[in-house]
Amino acid sequence: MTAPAAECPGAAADGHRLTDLRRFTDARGSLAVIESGREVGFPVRRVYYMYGAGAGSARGAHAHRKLHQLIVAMQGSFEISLDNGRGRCVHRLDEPTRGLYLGPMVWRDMAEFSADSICFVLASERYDDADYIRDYEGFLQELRG
Ligand code: T46
Repeated sequence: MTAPAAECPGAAADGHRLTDLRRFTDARGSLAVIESGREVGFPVRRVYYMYGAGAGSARGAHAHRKLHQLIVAMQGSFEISLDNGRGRCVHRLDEPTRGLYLGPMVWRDMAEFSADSICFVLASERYDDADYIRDYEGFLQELRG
């Protein structure tokens, strides 16, 4: 199921996990599965996806107060930089069978999208603008409590 984010040292790994999705491959191709209680530990209340990235596109630049998400590069690739206030690390997502779980209070910046990328996201809550923290200093202040 979920594995520690091996590329992220120490405290930087807190708040996110890389997850290998189950895959079934046969002569017809491959089928990957995301099942509640297995690959995702939260109830899925929303699905959204980003596509059609232009050269130099950047997304994110925020954290969420309560939201849990699982992010998958369904096609193509992109980078996601994470900051939990105690450390930073970067993941490149480039496989449709690898998910990145993000918990609350992790700042994320997304960049380096390939032109064909499809970023698919499962979210634990319906859209709520009040759950976003878009000011980095404010994010650090909320972390300090
Ligand atoms: C996140 C990263 C990975 C909605 O109306 N409903 C939705 O469910 C979403 C996700 C967005 N929107 C609207 C709000 C904005 O007017 O779509 C527009 C673009 O959203 P945003 O600028 O927040 O997109 P990103 O790519 O910066 O961030 C998104 C998610 O919002 C965020 O939760 O973690 O993807």
